[in-house]
Amino acid sequence: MVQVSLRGRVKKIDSRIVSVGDLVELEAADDEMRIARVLPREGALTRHGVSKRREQVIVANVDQLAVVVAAAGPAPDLLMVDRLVALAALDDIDCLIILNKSDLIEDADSVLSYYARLGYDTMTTSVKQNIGIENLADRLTDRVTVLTGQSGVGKSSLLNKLVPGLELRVGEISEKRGRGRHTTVASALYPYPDGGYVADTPGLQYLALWGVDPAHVSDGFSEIAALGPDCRFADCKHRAEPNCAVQAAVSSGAIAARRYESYLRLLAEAEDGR
Ligand SMILES: Nc1nc2c(ncn2[C@@H]2O[C@H](COP(=O)(O)OP(=O)(O)OP(=O)(O)O)[C@@H](O)[C@H]2O)c(=O)[nH]1
Ligand SMILES: [Mg+2]
Ligand SMILES: [Zn+2]
Repeated sequence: MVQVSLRGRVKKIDSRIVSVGDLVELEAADDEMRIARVLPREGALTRHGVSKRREQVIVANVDQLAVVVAAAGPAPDLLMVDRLVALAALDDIDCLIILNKSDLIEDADSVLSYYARLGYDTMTTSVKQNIGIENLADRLTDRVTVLTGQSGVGKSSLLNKLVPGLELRVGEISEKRGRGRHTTVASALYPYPDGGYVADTPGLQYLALWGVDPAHVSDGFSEIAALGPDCRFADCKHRAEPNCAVQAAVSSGAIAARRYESYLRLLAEAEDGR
């Protein structure tokens, strides 16, 4: 581990120019190492909602997003899952959905079954009962993986299990509200012992799709994207247009109403951000 500072010229452009996960060129200065150049990024997890003007890179050079939800405490926020899964698709990053705390409910596998049927990669884990950890470990080797999800779902706990000696701070769940308390406050990347890197992130409270072209939002919903070509209008937003294959599929139950509502919500956000 080396501590480095930003060289004046780089800093002048934008001190936020370097993100967690960036590859940089260092140069030796008097008695310290400085960042001389940030190498081009290959993919990044970005947050579009902070300012309407700029996107903020959460972690650079990511190739896999692991969306973590808890079976209970806190209850799964599936809008958040849809949002993150869509973001991964829009940022062109592979995605994995993990149901943690499976020890807390009876039928844990059913929580993500809709996503599994759509072809998304899903798995079930319990840090407490040591379930599914090997499975997840296999998925992390030689990749740059970012764990995201609500506060309190067990992201830091999972990483502590997967990376010996990591000892990240793990939080309490508020008894009153059944939510996490934002124990992790900043994103950080750690070398994965078998190769690759894993990043822990704070529970994301807000992550709007501002800055995303509204026409691309459906790309984040594989079942909606698949039906797009069957709609009467090529630029159908699947909202109130006539002869819309997506609205028909929602009516027949082939597409879950809940997913469709997530889509409409994210579509509205993308339009708001224009
Ligand atoms: N029952 C149960 N509790 C778990 C499990 N995994 C984590 N926890 C508990 O859930 C609480 C929150 O875990 P954290 O790892 O801090 O959650 P986090 O997702 O990192 O939360 P933030 O850093 O706030 O975003 C802790 O009390 C953990 O002990 C699990 O599989 N089962
Ligand atoms: Mg944490
Ligand atoms: Zn349509």
